[in-house]
Amino acid sequence: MKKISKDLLLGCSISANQAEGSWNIDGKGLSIAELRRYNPNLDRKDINTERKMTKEKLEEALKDDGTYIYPKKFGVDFYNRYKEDIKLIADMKNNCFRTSIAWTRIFPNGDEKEPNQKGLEFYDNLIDELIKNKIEPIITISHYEMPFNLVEKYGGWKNPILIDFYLNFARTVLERYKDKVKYWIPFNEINAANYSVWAGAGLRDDEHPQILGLSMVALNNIFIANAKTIKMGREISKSFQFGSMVATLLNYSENSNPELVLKTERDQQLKIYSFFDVLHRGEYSKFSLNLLNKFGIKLNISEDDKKILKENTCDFVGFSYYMSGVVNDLESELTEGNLAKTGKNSFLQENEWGWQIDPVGLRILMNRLYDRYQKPLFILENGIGFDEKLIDGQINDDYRIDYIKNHLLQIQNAIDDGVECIGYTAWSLMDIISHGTSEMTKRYGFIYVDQDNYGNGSKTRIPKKSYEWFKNVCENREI
Ligand code: P53
Repeated sequence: MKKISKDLLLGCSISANQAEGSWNIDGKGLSIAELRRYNPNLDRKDINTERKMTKEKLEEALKDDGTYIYPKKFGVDFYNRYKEDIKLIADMKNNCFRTSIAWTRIFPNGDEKEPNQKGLEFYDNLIDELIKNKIEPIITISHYEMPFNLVEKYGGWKNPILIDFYLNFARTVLERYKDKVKYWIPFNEINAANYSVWAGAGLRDDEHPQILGLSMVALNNIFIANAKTIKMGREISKSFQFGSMVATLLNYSENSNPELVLKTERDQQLKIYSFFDVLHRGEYSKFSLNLLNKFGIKLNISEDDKKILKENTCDFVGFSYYMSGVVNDLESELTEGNLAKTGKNSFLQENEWGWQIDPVGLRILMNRLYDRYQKPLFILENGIGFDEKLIDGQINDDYRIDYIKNHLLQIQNAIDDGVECIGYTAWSLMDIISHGTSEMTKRYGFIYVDQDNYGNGSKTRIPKKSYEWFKNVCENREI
């Protein structure tokens, strides 16, 4: 038995585009998420190909003639069932809940001056319902769901005009919920723009021969939007706490060859620290700038913007952690092509999608991040997807209990090491549409949702065995 700190925020996480559905209801506009298809011939280990957005895929998605389906359009009906779902959160004794606000409900095309009242009403009700149930809301302002119009008309985040559109959206929600929401995440997994340019930046993968250069230009705009949001937020409320959110793609060196260890260091700087550095130290590291130089990329950052980045860093180090990987290839250059590729670790097990389960990696990472930034941490996403089927009306997901339990143990170990930690929100509350593959069968929830990859099913919520287990942890603070 290990005691879990009483002060820790403990709950679950979802996103609007993977759960809400009702994509064109009450004035909502089309977002980039709803244009990601489900491919029945999917190769589960090759998510990198599937998530690439090309001209052909986009045209097909805009036609939506029945060849493919687009599951983020229907989600798991959270839009209509949020009260029932929040009751399940409360019954699970969670004291917080992380979700996002769909930009397209508030500004359907992204470039309007005035917000859509119907969209705001939905989040008024959702946030009030959380507060009524004594659940602290943790709000992601943008989670892979920018208005498609901003891509079509302005070219996505590579265009700096998006900063103003985003700020208009951010101001609307920060002001509206200033007395209700304390924890804000301006951008989900900000480094996604590097390996999943459609989701992270609204750029097509086939748009540019060297996508890294383009995505860095886009990222620079996103960084500035992030800092300006924090600046604005501090004027709106003194109690706001802003978090970074970086997908922590932890990699180890396969062996102790110093050259490979050095390459692994470079890999981690590129994938993890370059992002946290801008968000927490307020400037690009020399490493990032040198690397960009090597790729022939010059970022034109004005002195004003440098000052904005420097003065408006995040309050807590938020991140997602799912797995670890291995750097095993000394030959190939560290370039955009192998950004998301990693090797196998014979000490670890993996799920069907090849995600390697590594709880100790989380402790290592927490120590490193706390050492480097000296700010409290928040694990905003952590969980495991399984293809699950009801047996006698139940899901006995002991493997999920093991996964979450082992990660929580390592979090408590890290806290005992001396790391400050604010909270943990597991991914996910209920089964929702997978971000990477748009399938329903990659199930992460503590609650089963009766729905298949095509949207068929009653959508009934059925708590899994892990639901009772997590409830116990939250209530008794013991694992
Ligand atoms: P899915 C890659 C690596 C780590 C986290 O992912 C990632 C990704 C992107 O695929 O994304 C986060 O559903 C993301 C969530 C997402 C979750 O991980 O592809 O913030 O929206 O659902 C799990 O299995």
